[in-house]
Amino acid sequence: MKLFYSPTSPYVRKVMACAIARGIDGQLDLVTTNPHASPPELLACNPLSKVPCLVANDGVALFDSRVICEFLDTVGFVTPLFLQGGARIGALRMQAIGDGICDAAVLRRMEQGKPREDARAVQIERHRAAVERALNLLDAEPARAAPRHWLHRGRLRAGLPRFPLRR
Ligand SMILES: N[C@@H](CCC(=O)N[C@@H](CS)C(=O)NCC(=O)O)C(=O)O
Repeated sequence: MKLFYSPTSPYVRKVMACAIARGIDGQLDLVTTNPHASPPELLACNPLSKVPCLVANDGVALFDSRVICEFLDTVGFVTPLFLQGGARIGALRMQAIGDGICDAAVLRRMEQGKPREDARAVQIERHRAAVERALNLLDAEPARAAPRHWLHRGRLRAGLPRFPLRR
């Protein structure tokens, strides 16, 4: 399996955390990619020009990270990580929180890279506040995830950006 990969992408790191937890990371051929440069090899697999993008052994290209993680959960013989039944909604909710933090943090970082203007400062603060609120929610919630739930607190945080989230 080929994974279009960027070490700085929190979504890629989520996929890697899933693969490592399942013991199948060795099956991934990592192709370091800058999605912002829209390289033709990536566009041929993902018209959205985003990473992660996984090309399965049958040649099918999968995106985004949620789809890839669910697919990886079907590879190999390890007990599935994703919950089924009633607990699934809670698990998906936690994933949505984690993805939302990544979305806000990535958007904020991109705004910070632009020339400084008041309008941008408002956006930067708005994204920071969203991350702060979501982290507060995680801090406030009891650790009620099942032991095998890979999106539990530690792994959820493993997928988050490395830069300081609360500043
Ligand atoms: N919802 C997507 C988000 C993926 C995403 O936005 N990846 C960023 C890297 S962190 C990207 O490829 N951006 C390139 C672009 O937006 O042009 C997922 O979960 O995979």
